[in-house]
Amino acid sequence: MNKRTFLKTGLIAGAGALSTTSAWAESEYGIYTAGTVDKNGEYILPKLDYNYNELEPYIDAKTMELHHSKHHAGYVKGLNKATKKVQECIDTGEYGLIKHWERELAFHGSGHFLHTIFWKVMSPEQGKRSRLLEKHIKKDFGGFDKFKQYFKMASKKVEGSGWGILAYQPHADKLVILQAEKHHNLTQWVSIPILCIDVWEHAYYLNYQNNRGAYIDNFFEVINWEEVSNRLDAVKS
Ligand code: MN3
Repeated sequence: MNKRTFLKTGLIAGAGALSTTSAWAESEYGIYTAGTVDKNGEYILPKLDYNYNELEPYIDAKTMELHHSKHHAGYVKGLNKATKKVQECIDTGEYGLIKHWERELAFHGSGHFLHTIFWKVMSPEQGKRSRLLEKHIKKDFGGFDKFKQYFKMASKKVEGSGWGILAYQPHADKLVILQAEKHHNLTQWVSIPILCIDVWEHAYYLNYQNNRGAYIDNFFEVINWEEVSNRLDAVKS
């Protein structure tokens, strides 16, 4: 498809999508959750701030429409299902399928949350980078051109499908660029850990050998709940 037909097809496809614009629902948790959950905690497909054809000629309307209304909607549906199934495990104490549902939770959760950011970080109006963002880009990558090249290369070289991600890493107070292969290697990107347990063998083998269960049981004797609580407070405030 040359640029002219591309534009034309895109505009026709986009014409049907003019009704999609509306402001994202406000949420008490702010920028991350806006428009992604309803009052009952059900995940919902966020509305876009622009029409499907407004990113043309860079991204065509048909791609936007399919990507948002089919692919992203699929993640939302899958995430609600996995959430329900995990709740059934909690309620019944039946954890036979937990591995499967945790994987589903990670796959659809990451899909939902990352796409939500993806739609928001694109716009027909590019806006200006803040002083803070500029400062970090300069400090952490050596300037915008270097950042741009690194981000492009890292994204280009993601193996198979996945994401290129610019992220804030709080331990060293810096921006980092990461590749998310696929996106569901049992993480929900965008979720923020407040408690974790290392279950690599090196964490328990000397004492527990292959008895990971016993190590996990005893881990509960040493959890610092004050620290876990502080971490939740920090994230929510
Ligand atoms: Mn996608």
